[in-house]
This record gives sequence, C-alpha cells and structure tokens, in this order.
Amino acid sequence: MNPDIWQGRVDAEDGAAGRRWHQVVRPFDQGPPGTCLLGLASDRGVALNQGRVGAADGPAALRRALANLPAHGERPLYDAGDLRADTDLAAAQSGYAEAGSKILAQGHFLIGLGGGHEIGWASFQAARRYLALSDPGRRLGILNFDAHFDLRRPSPHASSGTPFFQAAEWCREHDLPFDYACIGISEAANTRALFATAAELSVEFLRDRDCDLPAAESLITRLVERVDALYVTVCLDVLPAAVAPGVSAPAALGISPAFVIDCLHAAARICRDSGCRWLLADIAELNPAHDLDGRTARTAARLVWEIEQARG
Ligand SMILES: [Mn+2]
Repeated sequence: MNPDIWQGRVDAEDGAAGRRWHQVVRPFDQGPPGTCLLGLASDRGVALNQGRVGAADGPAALRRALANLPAHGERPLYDAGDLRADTDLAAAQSGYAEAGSKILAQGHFLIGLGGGHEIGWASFQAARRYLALSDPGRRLGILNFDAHFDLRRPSPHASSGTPFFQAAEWCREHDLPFDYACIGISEAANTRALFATAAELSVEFLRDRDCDLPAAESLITRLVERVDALYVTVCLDVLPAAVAPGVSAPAALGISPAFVIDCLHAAARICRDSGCRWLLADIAELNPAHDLDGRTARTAARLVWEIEQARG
C-alpha cells in the first residue's frame, strides 16, 4: 500500500464520524473480513486490442479519487496494492488471480481496480481458484456493464477485448455453463460477428437504448437465480463520453451513472434475496491520460463507493 496516494482532508473536530477512506484504509493483512482493493496496473491488453494506452495508471488515479470519500460503513477496508503487467500480460493476470483468491479465502469482498478490461480474465480466474477450494462445480455468474461484449477470440493474443471469451472457453473445458450477462451494449460498437458469438454462448444482454430498471432487474434476477456466486464488472466505457472521457473508447451514447448505481444496488438486493454470494467486483478501463479534470476517476470512485454501500 502506497501511503503517498492515500491522502486527503482530515476533519479532526468530527472524530470517527468525520473519517474518510484515506484514514481507515490499511495494508492487506490477517485482519477481520472486510473489503479489499487490488489493482491490475495494465494497459497491455488495451494495446493488444488496438486501443489508447494509459490505463496502467488507472489504479493509482482511482485510489486518489477514493481517498477523500467519507467512510460510512464499519467494515474494515484493506489495500493489497497492484499487480503490474509490463510485458507478460498472462503472467500478471495469473498473479492477480493468485493474490485475489487468497483475499477471497480470507473472507474479504474483493474490488479490482483497472487497468484495461483484461482485468476481467484475472478476476474470473481469482474467483474460480477460490471456488475450487471448496466446490469447483459451483456456478459463477458474470454481470458486465459494458458497451462491448469483450467476447473476441484471441487472435493470437488475448487482450482487453477477449476476457469473457477466455472465461467461456474455461467453462467449456471444465464442463460448466457460461453464465454471462451484459448491460449497456452498444449496437454500434460491436460487429455482427460479436453478436453471433454472444448468441452462440447464450449471452443475455440489454442494449444501451433498452436500459431501464425493470428490464435490468429482470435480467439480473435471471442470472443470479441460476448461479451460486456473482462477479460484477464495470467497464467505464459504458458511461457517456461526457461523464467518462478517460477511457480507451469513449461512448457516443452510453448509459447514465445513476442507472448503473441503481443496478448495483439491485444486484446486491437480488443476491441477498436468492442466497447468491456476491464475491467480487472490478472497475475497468480508467485511463487518466485521457481524463478531463479527473471526472472519470471521480465517477469510478463513486461506483466503487456505491458497491461498498450496496453490500450493506
Ligand atoms: Mn470492456
């Protein structure tokens, strides 16, 4: 954990009620179950997907934006630092999976800080490694807020565009269903080939133009009710470019951050109601090099904060 990043305002006059994240976060250790942050400082996947690089600096920017947010909950908050992907992306994803599965095994909720959406393959593997410790047959649902399916076939390289195709292949090899649903898909940002792949893999999705809360709740319910554990991933390019300019591929239309937040709270409630365990989440594609006045980082931090609130 880098204390230089976790800096912010101190309202000493308000005591414990005035505390902010930078005052309560502590290095990941053997402490009681809480929420643990883990970064994947990588834009290797974005480069391999022919995107705009810079997301390797995303985790640090996201922590800076989180630092000053108020600490409303009582749950312990940990920071396990970053895995870096300077050259070997697969090795960094595997290192992330190893670190992430240990965090999950200690009973923490894991929040991944991207980095490009290659964090998706890392988070998926972290969850699967953790589930393998008890019951490898347990079903893991993936709920992706994204303008893109990220279902490209590695050709030949895995990238930020392939994580959920990799997850689908893993499920096929392990004879498990691929439980994947997307909210915010842009018809204008995915080729016919990608829609065909989504159909082949029985992926349920909501187009950006069709997004409303009843439709999202019903999609989330169908996903959550058939799985044992949930992984939620938010690709910041699902938001309008005006809200999230600091990404590789800003959205011309996008869905509103308020709607995404409503969906996150709905997902937490639906998990509670159906006995599904929400294991982990991540925020992908924050690219500070293209951000304007830190607005993408602020939005990303708000989403992390709302996930923490939604979990109650
Ligand atoms: Mn994505």
